[in-house]
Amino acid sequence: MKVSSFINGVYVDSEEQRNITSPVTGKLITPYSVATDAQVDEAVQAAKAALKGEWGSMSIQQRVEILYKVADGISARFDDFLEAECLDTGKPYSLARHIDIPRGAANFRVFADTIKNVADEAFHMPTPDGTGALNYTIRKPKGVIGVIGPWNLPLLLMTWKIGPALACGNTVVVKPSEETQLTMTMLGEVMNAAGVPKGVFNTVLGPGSRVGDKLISHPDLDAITFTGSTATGERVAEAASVGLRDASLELGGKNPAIVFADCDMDKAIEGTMRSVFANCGQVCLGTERVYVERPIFDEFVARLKTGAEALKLGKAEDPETTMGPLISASHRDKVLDYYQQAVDAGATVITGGGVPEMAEELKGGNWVEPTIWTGMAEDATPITEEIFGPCCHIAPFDTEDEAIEMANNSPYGLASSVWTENASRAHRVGGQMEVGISWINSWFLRDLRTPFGGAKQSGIGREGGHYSLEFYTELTNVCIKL
Ligand code: 6OD
Repeated sequence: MKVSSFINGVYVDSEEQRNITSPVTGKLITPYSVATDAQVDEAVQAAKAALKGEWGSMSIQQRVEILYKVADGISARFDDFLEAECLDTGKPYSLARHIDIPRGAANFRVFADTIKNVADEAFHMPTPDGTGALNYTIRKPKGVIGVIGPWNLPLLLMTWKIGPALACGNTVVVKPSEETQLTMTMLGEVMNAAGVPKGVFNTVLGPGSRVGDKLISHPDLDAITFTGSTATGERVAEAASVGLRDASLELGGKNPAIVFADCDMDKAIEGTMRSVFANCGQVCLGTERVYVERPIFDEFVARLKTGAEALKLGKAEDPETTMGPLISASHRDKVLDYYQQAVDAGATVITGGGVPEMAEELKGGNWVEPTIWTGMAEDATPITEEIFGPCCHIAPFDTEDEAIEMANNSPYGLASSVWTENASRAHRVGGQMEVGISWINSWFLRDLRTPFGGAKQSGIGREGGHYSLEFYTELTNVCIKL
């Protein structure tokens, strides 16, 4: 497969080639072409022109039919997408088969349904002469949307933005993370096969510091949607402010879980195992701080330790594998640095804390051990900063108020999980979490109609259902004097 930018319906090469390497082995997967500045500009101009062409004059129903075909196109090539996503990220097939690829298709279907069913608002008003007036709103596409996404759930997170952007009639220029470009590259073929007009969907490949920066600074982008770190989100917001473009920012987290003594322990362990270790801990919604009520603290720690030690690290395609590697060598260095900082901060290492012994062919991969700590002070850096690795700190608490206070004591506010069988407590505590999504007895349970985004430094804005329509459309209020 040739990996290059997709502009105006065709793949375009450039002279600068870089390598994509496997997180599992460290070996070369394939070279790819880095988009030139001129190609970024061509992509934006193609997207701008497409707004005025066939795409711009389509009825909602015609757009909806095309988006269903895109969803069907992903489903028809399910195994190819699965293989590409797992090759790029090293995540187990068992995970991507159930989450990443189905959501890639669902993101087009759900937003096609959303736009099909949305109603315009109307307000009747009196006028001094007694004839009255009627106001009604018209939703229009915002224009050319810059879509920038991360490497942890590449297809899922990019299509979560591309789906509603296209449903609303916009065109897009997509910059996937340089670490994971395969599924976005394949999506160009799916778009062509589905009959998406040329220029509606474009990708530009390359490092964020060059290609991403060139894209977000482009004056012809009308809005930018970004998922990634809070630091990069600040840079995106700064670029978007020039020309007063709108930005939707889904950023980092340091997500807490609160486990009450009245929880169903089996469910709490199963859920926390997933929320800490799924995707090797590289999920913005993942739990990195666990607060457990003192009477069940020791049992919880022991059971999570057993679960962590039973994880099987290995190749993505091996059906036994339950945890893959981290995405890159540099990310592994960062995670291992936090592992060291935890020890320096006086943590008790319950399990893990280092680099696992892997088979010879996997030694070049970015492996780290699933890790659990106890005993750190709440202001220790591994408890306050997002690590984005397969690790968590577990601390005891004595009262509900104390647990809420500790959970909310963070500059981030993306997600939380509360584990309790007491329904009153579930509502009471769940509602007090200072986060965008507060799960009770669950984690990563997603209804795409609901608002999704972060409080505090975890982001600005919400996407999902009609909230996505707010971001991806411009409203015109028509006021008719009767
Ligand atoms: O499920 C989603 O729609 C979503 N935006 C998930 C984000 C995960 C971050 O790693």
